[in-house]
Formats: sequence, structure tokens, C-alpha cells
Amino acid sequence: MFNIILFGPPGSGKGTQSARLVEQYSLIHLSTGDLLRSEINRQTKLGLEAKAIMDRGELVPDGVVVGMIASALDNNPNAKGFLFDGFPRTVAQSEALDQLLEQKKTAIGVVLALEVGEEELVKRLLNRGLTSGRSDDNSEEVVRARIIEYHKKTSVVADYYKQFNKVVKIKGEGSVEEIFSSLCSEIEKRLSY
Ligand code: B4P
Repeated sequence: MFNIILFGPPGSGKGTQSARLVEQYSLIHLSTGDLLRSEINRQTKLGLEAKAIMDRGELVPDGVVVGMIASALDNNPNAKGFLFDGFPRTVAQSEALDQLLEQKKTAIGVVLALEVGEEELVKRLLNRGLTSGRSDDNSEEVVRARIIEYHKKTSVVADYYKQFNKVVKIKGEGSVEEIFSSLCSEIEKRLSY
């Protein structure tokens, strides 16, 4: 099993690149953002609670997202590997993920960290907000709040994985194809070990 975390601030291209990577390497795509939006669309209790938090640009409580990931892992017993997109977003989520993977006798192979400047992030998200219908993309105030939340709680996730030498930085500006090719070359170095 080969498991990847695609890491980076909001708007860095995680969702965009994940769609390509899961197809290329036959991985199961686990995006906590997508899982939460599916709860919102189905108007579940969890979804209604999450929507209010997401609309402020804040992070949903760790227990909620860890529970969603635990079920998704259980539901895919024959996976060749998982691509985690937008998860983990706190150190507590990282520790919980390590434990869940250990129970399944596997681990994270690599953390690919997309690096994109702040103004480019704001531009991309507001631009997506013009068509996505996502309420967290259509106000500059909320977009900037998400970036602040990233610096406060999520950027330390990279430090957590650095202690295990698992982090590779990837330039996240340029064409989608160029970035995809950088990601693939890092994955292939590790697959050929
Ligand atoms: P997510 O759904 O994870 O959304 P994101 O970080 O905003 O987007 P992403 O990074 O995937 O978008 P992409 O760059 O692909 O999270 C949404 C919310 O859910 C969070 O704020 C939080 O409230 C909650 N949540 C999710 N996971 C959580 C967790 N683990 N714990 C707690 N809360 C959680 O796309 C952005 C735009 O850029 C697109 O329009 C795309 O077309 C464009 N783009 C991509 N690559 C580009 C490139 N190379 N050049 C130009 N534009 C590009």
C-alpha cells in the first residue's frame, strides 16, 4: 500500500491535482472537504453543523473529520493506497491518522506540500467562487480567514511529518500539467524503492 498526503494552503491545488493523481496511481481519494460538502448537500445534522463553521472559514472539529476518515478507511479494505486531500489539518488529526494507518499495518509514504503565494491563493479562490457556488469561496474576508486558520493550525502539520523525513516541497505555481509532473516524479522516486 502506498499512501500520500497532498498538503498545502486553501487554493494551493490539492483538489485539482488529487483528481489527476488518483487516476494515475489507482488510489482512493479521501478529501475531507468533499466528504463535508456531501454531508451539507444531504442536509445531515453533521452537515448543518459543519456548514456554519466552514462558512466562517474555520476548521471543523477534529473528532468529526477523524470519524469520517476512519469510516472511509474501513469501507475500502482492498485499496492499493489512499490519497489524503485536505486532511490532516491539525497535529491532532495527524496523530489520529498515524494510529488508524498503523492498525491497518500501513503508514504515510510521502507528504507532498504545495507552495503558493498568498495573493495567488486569494485570487484563485475568489475566481472559483464565481462559479463553484461554494459559500466559503465568495467573500474575500472568509478566504483570508481560511488562510489565517491555515497558518495558525495547519502549517504545523508539515513540521510534524518533517520529523519523520516525509515532507517534499513542490512549487504550486505554474500550469496544472507542470505541477502534476513534479508531483508524479516525487511519487515515482518513492514507488521504485
Ligand atoms: P477543502 O475542500 O479542502 O478546500 P480548499 O483547501 O479550499 O481547496 P483546494 O486546495 O482543494 O482547492 P484547489 O486548490 O484545488 O476545505 C474546505 C473547508 O472544509 C475548510 O476551510 C474547512 O472548513 C473544512 N475542512 C476540510 N477538511 C478539514 C479538516 N481536515 N479539518 C477541519 N476542517 C476541514 O482549487 C482552488 C482553485 O484554484 C480552483 O479554482 C482551481 O481551478 C484553481 N487552480 C488549481 N491549480 C491551479 C494552477 N496551477 N493555476 C491556476 N489555478 C489553479
